[in-house]
Amino acid sequence: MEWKYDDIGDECERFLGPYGYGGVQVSPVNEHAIMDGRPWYERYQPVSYVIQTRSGNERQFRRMVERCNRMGVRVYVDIVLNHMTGGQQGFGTAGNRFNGHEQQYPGVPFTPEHFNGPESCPTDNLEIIDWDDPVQSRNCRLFGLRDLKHSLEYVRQKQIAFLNKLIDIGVAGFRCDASTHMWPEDLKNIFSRLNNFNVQFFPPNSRPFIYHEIIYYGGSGINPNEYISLGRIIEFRFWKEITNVFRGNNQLRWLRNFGTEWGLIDGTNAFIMIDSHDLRVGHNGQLGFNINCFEPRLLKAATAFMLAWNYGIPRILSSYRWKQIIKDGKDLNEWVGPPTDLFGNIISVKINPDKSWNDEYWICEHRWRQIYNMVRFRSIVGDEPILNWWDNGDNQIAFSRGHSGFIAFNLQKSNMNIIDNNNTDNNDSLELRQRLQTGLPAGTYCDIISGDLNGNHCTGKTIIVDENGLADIYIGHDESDIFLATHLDAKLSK
Ligand code: ARE
Ligand code: CA
Repeated sequence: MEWKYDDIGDECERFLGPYGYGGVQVSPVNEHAIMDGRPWYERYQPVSYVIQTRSGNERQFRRMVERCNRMGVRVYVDIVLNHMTGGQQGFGTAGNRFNGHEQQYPGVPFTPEHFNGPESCPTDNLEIIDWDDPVQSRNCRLFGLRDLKHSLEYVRQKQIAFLNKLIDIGVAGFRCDASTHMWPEDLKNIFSRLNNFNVQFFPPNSRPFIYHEIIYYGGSGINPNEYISLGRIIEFRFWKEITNVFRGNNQLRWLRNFGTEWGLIDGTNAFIMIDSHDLRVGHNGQLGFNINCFEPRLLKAATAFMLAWNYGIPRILSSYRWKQIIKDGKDLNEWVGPPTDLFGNIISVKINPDKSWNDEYWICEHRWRQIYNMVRFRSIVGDEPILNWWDNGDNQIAFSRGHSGFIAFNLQKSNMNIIDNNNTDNNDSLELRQRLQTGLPAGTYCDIISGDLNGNHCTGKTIIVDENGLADIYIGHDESDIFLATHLDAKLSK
């Protein structure tokens, strides 16, 4: 989120590639409104399709894409097709004037006839009022943002040209912002007219990977099924259910059949996350429920479950630091944009020789050992099935991924950052101490959560697996992480 392209290029080479990340999603790349105080969400207020933001210009973007592709790290762009800015006027990040009140965007150009108005949106103020009504939801304004009329060939052509430009530069796909607010047939038309991929980086006839933001928790709202033929669906029920479990509102043992049996869409259509640029500040959910970087122990555990479970394509948020000011369940600083210098330039991510970074500015969740080691875990276990499920009938679980990886969680209640004054359990009942089937070949393995395999030593716990695949697993109630995990590549050679 909000990184500069030069920094992302560096990170692809020095970290994302070497640590096995498959791709990187970047914040919207096209020109957007410059707003007072420079909130992060100004990037969701397009002014034109010129590639220029505080993250960098087109030249820098191209260079980043090339460097990341060379490392096998694909680039996904967050695309905002639904709308232009809200009702304000000024200049965009590439210097183009705009006037949202009059729906004038000369940088494209778009003029009033390119937007939905009273002829297509039935509400008095042109705002979405009934979010479940498909016509309002698609043809009226989302938070006052000027709503483009995608049935017009002119609007389609402008957006297709922008997307094809990104494809020709070498991006691998798109996060489609606010898909719920666009008609599936319009999106189908636009996406069907995109170019095949750049053969400099991809096999012939490759097509973009697209994932749609469709916030659906069941009920009468717009159903994600309408969009399944258009790409993957960001499955919001995934984060919500997992967050609920890890918050202690539901026992871990129920996760045994987590997926379609819980009402989620099929995993092959799903795109998943625990945290996002919205969730971290309580958008699309609630502060205190959503799990963000301010509760690292919880975030690592929930993320590890996401990465260990065989469902969907996962994404991790890598964010910047801001000062939370909580009042009445809201973060008064929810708007705060990326760290900048006195002139408003985004501050670079700086990696020190000891691999630490300027964490007063950047959180770098993707550089947390528990997270990047679980990314590795996921790529090592591949499509192997969930096997050897074990639970204690409560909040301790373990399972293997075939014969390649094993993970165990101990979330007995007082484990988390929740202070539970009524807890009368003693510590014994809060620890996990079990001989469990790991599914792994005999040998000594390193826990990749409390440490790493370094040379032929474990810097954290070791797990000794016998000829039958059994191992003594221990997770104390007060350890810094509530889980342990290992896989074939974390086995000591002797
Ligand atoms: C900002 C100001 C507004 C102002 C507007 C126009 O906050 O007060 O009216 O500008 O000037 C982001 C921010 C918004 C911001 C916007 C533009 O989150 O606060 O508005 O940028 O700068 C709905 C949508 C869903 C959307 C969420 C946030 O359906 O598409 O709301 N998410 C995406 C992005 C956001 C982004 C936008 C869309 C806009 O991820 O980051 O907004 O590009 C129920 C409904 C959901 C609804 C949800 C809202 O669950 O079912 O459909 O999601 O409530 O919580
Ligand atoms: Ca719309």
